Amino acid sequence: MQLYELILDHGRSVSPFVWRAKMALAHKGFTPETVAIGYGDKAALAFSGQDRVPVLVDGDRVIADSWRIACHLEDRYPDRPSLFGGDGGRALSRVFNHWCDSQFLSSLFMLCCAPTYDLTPEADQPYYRESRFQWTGMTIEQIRDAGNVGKVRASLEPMRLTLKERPFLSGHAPAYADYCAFGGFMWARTSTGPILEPDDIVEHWRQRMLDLFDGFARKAPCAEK
Ligand SMILES: N[C@@H](CCC(=O)N[C@@H](CS)C(=O)NCC(=O)O)C(=O)O
Repeated sequence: MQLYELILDHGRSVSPFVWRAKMALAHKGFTPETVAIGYGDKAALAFSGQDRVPVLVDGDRVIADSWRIACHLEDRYPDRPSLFGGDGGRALSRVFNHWCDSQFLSSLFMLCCAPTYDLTPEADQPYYRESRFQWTGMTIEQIRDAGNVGKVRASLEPMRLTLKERPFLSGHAPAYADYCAFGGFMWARTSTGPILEPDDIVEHWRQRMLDLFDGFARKAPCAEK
């Protein structure tokens, strides 16, 4: 297997969507070969028919999009540990996926966008600046000033309430919903640094997630001490 991912300066793998796929692959017991690309290497993704990462190549199958990769792994490898725990779990994981994208990642974007720009090789910075301006109508400098950690923390309340009842979002053990949210925390970890108070129950969960698979995510180059 090969996983195409965005690698910026200092070997930082910043994409929250790629981290979802990396954790889902680890959950299924796979360690794909990494194909590192930068924002300027979109031609390298042309074979996938789109221009975003993650892209997974699994034998003769090419799958783009983190959710589609999770479904592919679940459907093609049903005998390995389940990512969803059945159809109901898959349906609710999708709801949570949308919550992560529309609530958590959108507030996180304002915090992590400028630090991600700082990690982007100079040749790709004009593209990054321009594309983010198209999305937000804001310059990198305006986005840097607008970042609000309080807003990110507040967005996590549904996770906080859930983690008061059980160690992982998916229950007694982690599964796709956990990886889905954790991807966002890996974006913060690799680009920006810690965003949670040490006594936040979500921070305790994040530490447990960093320990999974022999500390696989903890070992990745990051911005945290
Ligand atoms: N819905 C897609 C989103 C993928 C996506 O937006 N990936 C970002 C990385 S964070 C990307 O490839 N960005 C390239 C760019 O901004 O040019 C998924 O879940 O995989």
